[in-house]
Amino acid sequence: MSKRLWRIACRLALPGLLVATGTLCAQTVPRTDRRPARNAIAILRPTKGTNVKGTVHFHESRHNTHIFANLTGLPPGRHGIHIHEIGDCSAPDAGNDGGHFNPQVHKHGAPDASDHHAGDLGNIEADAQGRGRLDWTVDFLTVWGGPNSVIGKTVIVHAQQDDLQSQPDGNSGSRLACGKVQLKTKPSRKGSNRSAKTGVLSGS
Ligand SMILES: [Cu+2]
Ligand SMILES: [Zn+2]
Repeated sequence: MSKRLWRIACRLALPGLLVATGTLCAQTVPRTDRRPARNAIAILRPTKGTNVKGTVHFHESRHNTHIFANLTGLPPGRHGIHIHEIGDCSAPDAGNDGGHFNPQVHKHGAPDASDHHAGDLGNIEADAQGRGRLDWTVDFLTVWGGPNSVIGKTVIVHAQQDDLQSQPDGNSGSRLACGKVQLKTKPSRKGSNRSAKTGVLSGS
């Protein structure tokens, strides 16, 4: 039977037949509620004189955005990590990327504070081998649409720890790596990191 006939049959199905036809109808009638892909990735590359690189994945679901960062080559310890507003990593020191992404004109702060830039992701902590991972779920960034979309922005990892207080950037020092955030069509790989720092953040 053609798709068109199935749609008519599904629409006309008597209540007693609905259970029997439900599965076939569900498979046959095109879904209209499918949301567009909402995955993005930033591939971070070293700035001049560093060896820091890695990826940051963004996956937007109905109510929040999951951010998963996986970096190597970091000096051990904590490093500020932010979204900056201009998608330009071309300068040797990545200095052309503007300030912290701040569409609502807030002050700099911790990502779980009541007041902070939309681009404030706090710190990423590197182990003795220079590997750093971050696994956050936030409600103040989107992948696609609205003023807080990360597409076309940059992810920056800094040399120093973000003190989460100093204005306008947490005093986190020079840039070690930079990556522009780009829309991805395939879903991001999830659940690959059991040991990373995990939490749900809100605010902004
Ligand atoms: Cu920054
Ligand atoms: Zn900030």
